Amino acid sequence: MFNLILFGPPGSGKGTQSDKLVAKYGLVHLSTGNLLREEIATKTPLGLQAMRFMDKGQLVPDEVVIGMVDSHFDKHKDAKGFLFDGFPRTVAQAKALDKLLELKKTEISKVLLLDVDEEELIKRLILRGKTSGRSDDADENILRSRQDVYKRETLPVAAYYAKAKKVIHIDGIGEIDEIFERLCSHIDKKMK
Ligand code: B4P
Repeated sequence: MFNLILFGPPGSGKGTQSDKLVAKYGLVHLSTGNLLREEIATKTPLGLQAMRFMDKGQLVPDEVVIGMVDSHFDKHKDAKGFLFDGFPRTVAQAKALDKLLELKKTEISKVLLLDVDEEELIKRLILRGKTSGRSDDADENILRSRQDVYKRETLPVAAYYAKAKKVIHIDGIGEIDEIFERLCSHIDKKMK
C-alpha cells in the first residue's frame, strides 16, 4: 500500500489538491472534514456532537474522529493506498493511525506539508465563506482561532513525522495546477 498524508493549516488547499491527487493516483480519499460534514448533514448523533466543536473552530474530540476513521478504513479493505486529508490533526490521532496501519502491515510513506502564510489563508477562507455556507468560514474571529488551534494542536504532528524523516515541505502559494505539479513530482519520485 502507498499511504500519503496531505498536511497543512486550514485553507492551505488540502481538499482542493486531494481531489486531483486521488483522481491521478487511484488512492482512497479519507477527509475527516468531509466525513464530519456528511454526519452533520444527515443529523447523526456523531454529527450533532461534532457540530458543536466545528462551529466554534475547535477540533472534534480525538475518540470521535478516530472511531470514524477506523470504520471508514474497514470499508476499503482492497485499497491500493489512502490519501489522508485533514487527518491526523493531533499527536494522539497520529499515534492511533500508526497503530491502525501497523495492523494492516503498512505505514505512512510521506507527509506532504503545504506551506501558506496566515494572511493568504484568511483571505482564501473569507472568500470560500461567501459561497460555501460553512458556519466555520463565516466569521473572521473563528477563522483566526482555527489558525491558532492549528499552531497549538496540529503543528506538533508535523514534528512527530519529521522525526521519522517523512515530511516534505511544498510551497502552497501559486496557481492550483502549479501546486499540483509540485506535489506530483515528489510523489512520482517516491513511487518509482
Ligand atoms: P477541513 O474540512 O479539513 O478543512 P480546511 O482545513 O478548512 O480546509 P482545506 O485545507 O481542505 O482547504 P481547501 O482546499 O478547501 O476541516 C474543517 C473542520 O473540521 C476543522 O476546523 C475541525 O473542526 C474539523 N475536523 C476535521 N478533521 C478533523 C480531525 N482530524 N480532528 C478533529 N477535528 C477535525 O481550500 C480553501 C479555499 O482556498 C478554497 O476556497 C479553495 O478554492 C481555495 N484555494 C485552494 N487552493 C488555492 C490556491 N492555490 N490559490 C488560491 N485559492 C486557493
